[in-house]
Formats: sequence, structure tokens, C-alpha cells
Amino acid sequence: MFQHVIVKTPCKAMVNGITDHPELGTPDYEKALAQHAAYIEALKQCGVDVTVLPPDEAYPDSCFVEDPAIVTKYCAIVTNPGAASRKGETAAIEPVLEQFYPKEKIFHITDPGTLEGGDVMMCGDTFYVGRSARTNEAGIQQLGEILGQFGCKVVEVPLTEVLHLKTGVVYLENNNMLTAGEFCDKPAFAGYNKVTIPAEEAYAANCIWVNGTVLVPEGYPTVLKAVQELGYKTIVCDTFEYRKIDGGLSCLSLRF
Ligand code: CIR
Repeated sequence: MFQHVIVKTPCKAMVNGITDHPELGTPDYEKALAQHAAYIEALKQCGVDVTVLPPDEAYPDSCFVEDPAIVTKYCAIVTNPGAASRKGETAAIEPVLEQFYPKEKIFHITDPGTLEGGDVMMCGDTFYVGRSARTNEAGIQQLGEILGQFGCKVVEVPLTEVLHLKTGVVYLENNNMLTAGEFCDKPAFAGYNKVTIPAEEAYAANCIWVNGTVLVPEGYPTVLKAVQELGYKTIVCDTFEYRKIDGGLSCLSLRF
């Protein structure tokens, strides 16, 4: 069960966030703020306390607070983002982690290793890590050494089609996993009860499990039905302004 969630209010500069989908247009800041507020309310309904960090205009993508840190029941890890414009986001997240973890339980990914939290999927004590354009071999090696101290296993999953691992796969606990695109037939996920997401709803692979409830992005009826048929309570959240800059439900929070 998760007790805590950290989110960060989007800054006005989010309209300049990194995107591989310029055809979706520029985010509308006011709508993004409203969607963020609704997201916080949905999280609160799942029984967690929510720490809301102030916006930081220096970092357009800083609302995607999942990427500069990894939070587990054993320790927290400050990452080293692979995107140059996001590297500085880690300085702001570390003091926040210190409110929840003792200093000796906070670790760091360092150069030449790069790693972003969106590439890390926790399945119990196994952590699947996407080797992506943002997360490299050295970063994965360092993560393995850090989590290995706590008896956890790190499994590398190469990816080529999407930004981060969790762009295309989500673990919903109870051995259930939703997979889209290149993740549908990855040998690493062979032992899970996998539900395949159709290509036209691939964005909705980025949903999140929070204490038995699954937050699902608005506008993906096949995925919503599939999650409900697995027996989960669901809450639908509109994330369209964040989708324009390649973000979604998981990227917007740290859950632990
Ligand atoms: C980026 O490209 O870094 C942001 N525009 C989107 C980050 C999404 N984060 C995530 O999937 N964990």
C-alpha cells in the first residue's frame, strides 16, 4: 500500500516541454492546472497524503516528478536524467526526499550513468528498467548495485519505440500487467497475466495503481473496461494537456 504521494505543480514554461508529438499542439496552461488539481483529488480518494511542490519555471518538464527520483519501501534514489534540460530537476527533489527518508537511505545515480524514473517499473522486489534514449547501461548497473543491497532484483528491458518503459507497460499488482506495442511479447514479462492494449489506445498503458484503485486516462474505453474486468475500482483523469508533451498519469507523481 502507498501512504505518500509527491506531485509538482506545472510551471508556465511547460508549454515548452520536450515532445515527440508536436502535432498534438501546445499545452494550454490553465487547462493543465485544472487537470493537475483533479489528479490530486483522485489520488486523495485513494487514501494517500499528497505533498504538492511549487512550480519551477527553470524546468519546463519539472511537473513530471517521477523522472528525477525513484522511491521504494527500502530507499530513495535521486536519478541522473538523460535529457540535458532535465538534469537540474534533481537538486529540488532531494530535500523533499529527505522529509521522508533518512539521509543514509538516499542514493544517487551519477555520470556516466543516466536514468529516469519513468524507465523503472516496480513489481514487488523486482525492478524492470527500460534501456532507453534516457537511461543507459551504466545507470542500470548503478541501480542494480543500489537495490541489490536490499535484496531486490533489477532486470533490464531494452526499448526502442517509446520514451520510457512505463510509457507502454504498467504493473497493476496481483500479477496483472497491461502491455502495449513492443512490450506485449518481451520475454521478461512472460510470467505475468498480461492484457494487451490495442494500438489506438496505447497511451492508456500509462495508468497507475494506487491502493487497489487504478487511475486511467480519459478517452480510452477499451483500457478502462479491461481494467474494470480485472476487478479494480477505476477513476478517470483527463491528462490531454500533458499528453501533448509526452507525459501521463505515472510521470506526474512519486508514490510510496
Ligand atoms: C520529457 O520528455 O522528459 C517530458 N516531456 C515527458 C516526461 C514523461 N515522463 C515519464 O514518462 N515518466
